Amino acid sequence: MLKNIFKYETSPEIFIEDLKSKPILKIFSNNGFILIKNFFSSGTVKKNLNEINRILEIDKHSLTEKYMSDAVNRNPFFLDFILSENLNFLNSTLLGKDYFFLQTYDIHANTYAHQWHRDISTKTGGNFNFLPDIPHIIKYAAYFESSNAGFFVIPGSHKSNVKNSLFGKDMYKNTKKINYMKSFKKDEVLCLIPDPGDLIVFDLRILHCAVNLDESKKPSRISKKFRKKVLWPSFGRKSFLGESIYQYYRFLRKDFGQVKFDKLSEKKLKKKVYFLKLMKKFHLNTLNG
Ligand SMILES: O=C(O)CCC(=O)C(=O)O
Ligand SMILES: [Fe+2]
Repeated sequence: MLKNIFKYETSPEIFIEDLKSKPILKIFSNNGFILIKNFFSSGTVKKNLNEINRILEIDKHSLTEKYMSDAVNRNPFFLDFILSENLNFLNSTLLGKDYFFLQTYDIHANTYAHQWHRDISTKTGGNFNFLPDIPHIIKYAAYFESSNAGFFVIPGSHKSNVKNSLFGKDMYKNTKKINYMKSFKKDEVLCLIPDPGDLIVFDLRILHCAVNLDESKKPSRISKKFRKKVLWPSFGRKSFLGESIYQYYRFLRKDFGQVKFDKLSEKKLKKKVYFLKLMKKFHLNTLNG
């Protein structure tokens, strides 16, 4: 009985109403991911879905596979999610309050990646050991439409090389035993099946793949029932690693900073402009005179 309560307390599946009372950092550090059920209200899901469909220029019923990077630069509407109170709570709990938005924020429609991979890894697919041993770079998968979509992870692989042999392999061909949330185990394949409104947060090092469950392990094209609209923003800790990744994306996004004038420089600038105008007037007068 006690064991079950303990397991429930540290389960990587949590409901939004329990967000603030669960040991988030501990759950995340142990497993490398958390699935948050009902993170978005149905109204928010609808609004986001409309905006995703509009931006990607696909009508509601389209099964077209589309991909776009850089959601906030497409429309500031997508800022609402990354600035929301609950996301700020998660980011500051996992990364500390000085976290960075990494300027990478994908919009994916009906895509899947059925090769096992880590979003950040060594050249041969191995695991980085970031020191100190705390989360440094995290990514969210926010599901606004999800039908027959599976997100497969190896719990604990963000800190372990035990399952490296899977790296680069096709999930459909190489994955036999699959666990579901109720009976998940470390180092064994776990299939998460998100509903619309659910949010997954994961360590970029975790071994994962995204699967069209309709294909029942056949790597063919999208079939009728598979649908998926997902936003993928990424955040980093203010650490050497987090800051390096931040600088990398900042450069890619051509964010070269913005010169801001403080009040004093503003005054000085006004004086200078006034002076230049006077000089011009004086110069013109002398020319005309
Ligand atoms: O489901 C997708 O669209 C791709 C997921 C993924 O793992 C990735 O983009 O790295
Ligand atoms: Fe990935």
